[in-house]
Amino acid sequence: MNGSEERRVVDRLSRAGVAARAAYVLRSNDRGALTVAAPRLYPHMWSWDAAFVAIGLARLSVGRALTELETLFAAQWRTGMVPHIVFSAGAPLYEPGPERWATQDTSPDAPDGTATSGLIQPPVHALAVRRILDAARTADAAERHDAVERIRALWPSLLAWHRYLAEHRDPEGRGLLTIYHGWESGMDNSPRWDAPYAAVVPDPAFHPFHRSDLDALGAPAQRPTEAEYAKYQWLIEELRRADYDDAKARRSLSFRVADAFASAIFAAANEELAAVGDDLGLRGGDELLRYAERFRAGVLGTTDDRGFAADVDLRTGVIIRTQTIAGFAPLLCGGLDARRRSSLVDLLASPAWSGHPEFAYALPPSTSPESPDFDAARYWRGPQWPPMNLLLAWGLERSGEGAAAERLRETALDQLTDGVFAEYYQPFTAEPLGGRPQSWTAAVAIDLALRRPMGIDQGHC
Ligand code: 9WN
Repeated sequence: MNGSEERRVVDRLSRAGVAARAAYVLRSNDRGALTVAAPRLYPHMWSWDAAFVAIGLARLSVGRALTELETLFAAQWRTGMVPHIVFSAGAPLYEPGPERWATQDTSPDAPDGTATSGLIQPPVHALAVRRILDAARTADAAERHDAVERIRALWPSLLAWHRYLAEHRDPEGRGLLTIYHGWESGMDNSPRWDAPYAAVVPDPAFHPFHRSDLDALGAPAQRPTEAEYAKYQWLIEELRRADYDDAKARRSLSFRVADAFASAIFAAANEELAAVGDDLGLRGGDELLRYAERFRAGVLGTTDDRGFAADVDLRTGVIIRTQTIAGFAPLLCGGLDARRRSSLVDLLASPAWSGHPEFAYALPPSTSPESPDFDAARYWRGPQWPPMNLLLAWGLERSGEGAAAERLRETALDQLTDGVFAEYYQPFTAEPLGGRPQSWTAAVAIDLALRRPMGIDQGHC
């Protein structure tokens, strides 16, 4: 979408108009068997983007939604790891590209035939699978049968992914997922990672690569800084030198953090997957429910008196308490007692978060405006991110906070009636920022606009 097209739609679309325009966006970002995250900024498939895209697609075509997940899982590593980027040949330049990762030349575990990154992203995929299965219930018999067969075929890969996370990313059984790079959290430059990144010191002989993100976007104030990027690039080099091997990475990497938000997603995802398995008579449910318990306990173990969660720097043992959206992790995995749950829900609606009196839309910012680290336009340091709205609304619903969930969904949809489907939004001005049209934003818009009235499909993402 170019600038003048953006200006034309600023007159706010109707609910049906949002869905139609968002469907058009997904269609134009569709490369056949995968949807690129954003055509210029992120011209490949990203792992958690693909899951959100599948959630949106499930409302349009169950078959196409499954294709998205099948493409992603076809790039799964032999260890069970699902890579955070699946590269598509012939796409515009994105750095770090396949040559920089060199995963196939470095690791015997990398898949044949498909170039991928060597990192992970938060495991939201099971939420998409459950949503697809739900959508298939109202499809015609042939489509339903096809969907069930395809989910059955995907099942071993889904189980292997969850087993990889439980075994290789939490070998000590803390109930918290270890990440090796801020990119693995999906919240790249969040203030959550400022302290651990202080220990990441690039080798002076290392030449950082070209910032294709700045070429594509031309707005450095919306992206991570040069100093941050040098560390991102250096960490990839460290990981490559560790052969993308978890045991070596645990010993050698200069960034190793327990991510509470991804862990909460994982706890919930295990329950979602177990429910799918139960429905389809597939084995593995007990194991998944054990993971759910373990990771829920891990997340709750980091919370303060308000129920707000924290991350842990595993290299120093220091608990990282920051005022970021990740603190609301317990709303995703559940398990707080009623007092702390309601205090967390109140906190989310308070002026320190969604309820800031000067916000254009009462939606959670990625970093609290009360935090000294807040930056209204810079990526994960302040802007509002549509997929986070969807995730938190889902978590609220799941936690029995239906009214708060509904308010969040309605407001999130209102924000998207600008029809731009930006990657993120400036909270005070509602200015669309970052990549556009961003596929996961369009998918969120479809999901919110086409959902049935409350009570019919609540409880599922
Ligand atoms: C690095 C694709 C991805 C999202 C992440 C977001 C951003 C990549 C980048 O874009 O990260 O993985 O190049 O900045 O932070 O959450 O999945 O949309």
